[in-house]
Amino acid sequence: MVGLGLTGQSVLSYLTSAGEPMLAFDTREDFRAPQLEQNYPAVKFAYGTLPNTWKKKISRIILSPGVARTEAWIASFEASGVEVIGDIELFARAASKPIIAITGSNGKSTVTTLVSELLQQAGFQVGMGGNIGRPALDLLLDPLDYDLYVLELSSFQLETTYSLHSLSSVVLNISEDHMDRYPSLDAYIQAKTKIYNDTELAVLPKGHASDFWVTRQTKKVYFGLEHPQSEQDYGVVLQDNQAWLSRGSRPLVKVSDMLLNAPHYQLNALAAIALCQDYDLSEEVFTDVLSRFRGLAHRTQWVATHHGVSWIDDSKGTNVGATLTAIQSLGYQAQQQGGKLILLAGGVGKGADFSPLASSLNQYAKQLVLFGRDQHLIEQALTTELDGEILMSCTQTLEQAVAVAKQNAVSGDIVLLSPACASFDQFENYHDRGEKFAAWVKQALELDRV
Ligand code: UMA
Ligand code: ADP
Repeated sequence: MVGLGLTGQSVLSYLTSAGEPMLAFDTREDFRAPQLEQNYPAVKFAYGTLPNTWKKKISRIILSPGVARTEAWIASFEASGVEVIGDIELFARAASKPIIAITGSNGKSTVTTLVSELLQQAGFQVGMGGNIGRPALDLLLDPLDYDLYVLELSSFQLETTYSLHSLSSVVLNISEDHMDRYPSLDAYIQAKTKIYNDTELAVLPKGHASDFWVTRQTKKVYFGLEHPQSEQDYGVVLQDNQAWLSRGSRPLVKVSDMLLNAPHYQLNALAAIALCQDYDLSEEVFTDVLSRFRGLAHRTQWVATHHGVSWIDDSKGTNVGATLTAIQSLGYQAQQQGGKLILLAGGVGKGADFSPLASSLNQYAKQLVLFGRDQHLIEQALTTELDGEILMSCTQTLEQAVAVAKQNAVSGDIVLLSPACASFDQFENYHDRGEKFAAWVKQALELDRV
């Protein structure tokens, strides 16, 4: 096993329960897993450099999604005939219940949760896992008797997956992400679209050149915000001046009945409904779930409103595509209430091109406050693109960025943390970043004091 994070730990328990011998290795020099070493006394552990004595013993590598398959030492094992697979491949080989599989650059966790909630509402026992946080293999060890599995899959997981057969699957959208791990956008698209290799129903976003993503003969349906082009497809129709999510001309859910109904939530709901097609769910189930779905934490989540200024946590906006969606959605809202957006962004840029943010910032923002490791890359990409009246400020930390935003925000404005970057330079993960942001905002606004 290479990589001893959540995935590595799930592989250790799964293969141990299957009685398979294993070596456990993490490339991080300072990483230690005393609890794991205690729990698996028969497994040998190493950190930093792979022990020479291990090299001849290795017949198969189970690779964590956090470690690039293209690293020279992995590639050389592979060239010498060693099988390299990931946790999802192990899962796919063993799972005996239907699988619904979800990937895309943005919206994966939201759609994975929605699909699970729709099916649960209809009475099914759903095992939800994968990139969303619960390793897929843990579901197989779970004593619950699941009717089906709903998996969120990252491009990293799909790279090392070969045998996944799914009932339905989707690539929700593609925008640049993880460009530090892929040589080109094409290579990233290729990893993502592997999800369609063996699926009974390919759910495809309208546009995105998605026609080319499915190379094998299979059933296809499309989803998008337009009127559906065929009776099979999913979209939005107008009936008596009301917008409805629909399949073909059949209305399913009134958009105004959805608790969250910004355009990207409509898209996510349509994808979720399409993925459940084989289960024939009722309109009541769709409306029940979508009328109370409050979204997930750290995805354009409200934190506080103080003196007419709203503070929003979109810490999960970890790439340019996600941040663009958040700017457009909240910028529009600020405009409706006569205010502007103040965007807090920065962190680990993952090799992204930040210039696509410029036009929406020009439309909605009054200030951009940058923080974290790659802030100057964002500054460089946007300096010449932004209108003169947009202030650009650089700070070291997110806590300082909160203070800067507080000075300039006036009633009607929205302060949005949507970093367009990963968090690993200053935080444990996006969750940690979001939690700290909320705490710093409350502190700065003195909301904690009596
Ligand atoms: N690392 C090393 N050497 C190692 C192992 C890891 O340097 O030997 C470092 C890498 O910087 C890596 C980080 O540690 O980025 C975490 O890697 P990991 O393989 O230990 O990660 P896990 O704890 O197993 O978590 C992984 C997913 N993380 C990644 O793919 C980076 C989690 O998704 C997922 O929830 C979990 O498996 C269960 O399936 C997180 C994520 O950030 C949310 N995913 C990326 C994304 O959504 O954009 C793909
Ligand atoms: P993922 O699991 O793919 O990271 P999430 O559901 O966690 O996706 O949402 C992450 C962020 O992506 C949200 O905070 C929002 O800014 C943005 N987002 C959500 N859905 C979409 C969508 N359909 N299209 C574009 N951006 C989206």
